[in-house]
Amino acid sequence: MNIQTPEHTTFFYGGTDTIEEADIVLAGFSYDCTASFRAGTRFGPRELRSYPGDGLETFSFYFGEDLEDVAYHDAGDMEPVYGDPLPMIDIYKAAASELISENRRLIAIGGEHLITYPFFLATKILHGNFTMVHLDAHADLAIINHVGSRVAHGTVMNLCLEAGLQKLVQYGIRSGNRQEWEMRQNDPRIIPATSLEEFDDSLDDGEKIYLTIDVDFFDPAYVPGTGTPEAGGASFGDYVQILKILRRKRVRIIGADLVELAPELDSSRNSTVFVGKVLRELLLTMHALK
Ligand SMILES: [Mn+2]
Repeated sequence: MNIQTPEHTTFFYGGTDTIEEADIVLAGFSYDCTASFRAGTRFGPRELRSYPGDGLETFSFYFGEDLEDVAYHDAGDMEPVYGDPLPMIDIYKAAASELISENRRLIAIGGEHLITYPFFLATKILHGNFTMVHLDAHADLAIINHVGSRVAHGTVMNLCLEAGLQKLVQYGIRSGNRQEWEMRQNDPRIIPATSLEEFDDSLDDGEKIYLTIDVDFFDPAYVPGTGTPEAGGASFGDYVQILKILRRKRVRIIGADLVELAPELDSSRNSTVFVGKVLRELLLTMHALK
């Protein structure tokens, strides 16, 4: 594995000095070569580290908790992988397998959404079956995308289902093709929650989940810095409500990713600060639910 922490990469806030001390590890995975519209998520991890830490407190007013009390380690960025997605899947799966253990969970920072697939595979080897909780504007259930590819960021949830995912809870979805629409109606493995109440009902107490957050889940009014923005999305307040539901249910978050931030598409850099806060609350919530 080649995780590298270049000189210019400042740590996200702080965290522990060594990976051995941590129960949560952050790492950047910058692959963005199957983006269907606007590329640029490869700059997400670097931007997310270097910017919001100057403007955000470590303390959360939503939960009364502080990042300084969380044993997380920022492992830096995976060395860049370009082009063909198939080698990327093998390389990222191997990297994730080295970073995670029974007691150490990964938050992968993208990069595009296809990177969830190798993390799903690595997490499944370690933990067996679990529920995928998918916050996104897009269903990502295409079997073949519009250029004939089976392996792309718009097919990632279908790939996970084909690889054995038994339960997929989707929230925020407002875009896809007819085949994806019908799959959401008819596939018993998929729960298409359309309200916070339905989302709440879709999860059992103590359920084992992997949480994947595509930042286009949020309305482009808040996060325009993403490749395929889609009007009609969630607010930060909606996200806090989701986290409160996860906390009340005491779900076990065994892994997470935060993908599709393309910082250069928002010259104001507000998207980066917004997503930095999303990450802060995610870290605190994973810590609270260990
Ligand atoms: Mn999306």
